[in-house]
Parts: sequence; C-alpha cells; structure tokens
Amino acid sequence: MNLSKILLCVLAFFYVVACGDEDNTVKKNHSTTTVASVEHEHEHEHEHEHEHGDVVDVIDLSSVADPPAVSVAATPDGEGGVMLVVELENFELVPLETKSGNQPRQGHLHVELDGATVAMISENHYHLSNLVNGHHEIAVSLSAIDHRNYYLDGKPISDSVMVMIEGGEEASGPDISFQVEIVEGKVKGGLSRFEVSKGDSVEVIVHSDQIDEVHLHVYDKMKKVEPGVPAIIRLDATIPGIFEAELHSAGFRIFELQVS
Ligand SMILES: [Cu+2]
Repeated sequence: MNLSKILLCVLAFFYVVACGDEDNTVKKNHSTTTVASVEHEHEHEHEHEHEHGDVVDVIDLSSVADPPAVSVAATPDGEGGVMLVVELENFELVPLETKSGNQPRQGHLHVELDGATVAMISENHYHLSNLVNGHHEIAVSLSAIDHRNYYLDGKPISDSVMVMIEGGEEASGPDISFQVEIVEGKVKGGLSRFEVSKGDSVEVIVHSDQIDEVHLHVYDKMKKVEPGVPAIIRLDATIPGIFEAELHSAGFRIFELQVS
C-alpha cells in the first residue's frame, strides 16, 4: 500500500466513527426498546474494538452454571415518580465504589428510562422521580463491577416494564434532544457533532462515570455531572456556529453543537 491509500483508509475509518452520531439523537417522548438500544451500544463498542483492539464490550455468562437472572416490578407513586423493586437470582450487589475484581455473579444494576441509562444502583429498590407524564419503559440490567453488561446467549441480562406516569411534569420537551455517554475517559461511540436549526430548543444529556463539569462554550452553560446523575444542558439555539463542549477537569471535548 502506498501512503495515499493508507491515508484514505484512516480517513474512511474516522468517517465511520464520526457518523455513528445518529444513534445518539433521541427525540423526546420517543421510546426505543431496550434490546434495540443495547444493540446500538454494541455496534458503537465494536468500533472501539477496532480502535483499541483489546476492549471487550460485554461479559457473556452463557458458559457459567446457574447464571444470574433479574426481574423488575414498578409501582407509580402518582406524583411523577415510580418505585422499582428488583428481584435477583444468583447475583450479589456490590457497592459502586468497588474498583476491581469482576466475578460472574457480582456487580450492580443499570436503570434505563426509555432506552437511556439514568442510574446505577447497588440496592434492589430505587425511586425514579420527576418523570414526564405518559408511558415510559423502564429496564434494569445486570452490570459487572467495571460497568460492562452481563449477557446470556447474546442478549443482555435485563428485565423491563412499561409504566404510565401521572402527576408529573407535563410533556413539553425540547425540539431536539441528544445523549452523550462518557465511559472511562472516552466518549462512547466517538465524538459527535449535533446539528440543530437556529431557533430550536435543544437539550443535551451527558452521562459520565466520573464526577466532573460539562462546559458548553459561547453559550456558556456549565453543569455538574456525576455517576448516575446526568448533566442536562438546555438552551435556545440563538447563536449560529459550531460550539465545543468539554469536560472541565478531564479537559477533553465531549461533543460539538452546530447551529445553522
Ligand atoms: Cu455501571
């Protein structure tokens, strides 16, 4: 291969990674099924695999005797919230602070609301609050200590329920909403440029496994983020241009916003 061919290949690869951003676009009130969203993540992480070679994205427990199982029950509280009670089999919850030593039957739970992870918990009950009225899908999946999802026969070990929320916020969401997930110092799926039109009301939800601060330049939005508590940035796209958002302490770019 000559140099220009190599360059082309490199460019093609980054094009593929950069174009993965479509999946991060979530229109408010549009619920995707858990399986679909996990498969999307799966695709992204395969791209990572090409990049780093040694990244394994899930832990498949198909070869383990008596693999763990999960089921979830949800009871709306009538005030815009819902109580989740999780039943586990062959699975021990360990504190989120645990840093190492994955065991096939140990870990914590990831709680997903309409396809987006909203909390990580190491208890078998959890109260989700401040939901928008209407139908929501809530899923609970088993995660290893290092946050990789446990799989069985090629599917995540998870359970989901549909709930009808009343007494919460009325659904008057933004025109467009995006999700960013930071895992172990990297933007999951690669850096995305979110394109919106001038005048749109925009929401960007940033999840991170580390405590930090999200800063969107020029619009000058600053929001704290911590594991399980996403930073939600809302703005009216009045200034045209391309703007960078970074994680303040970590000091790297996490998304770009293009207003045109
Ligand atoms: Cu986790």
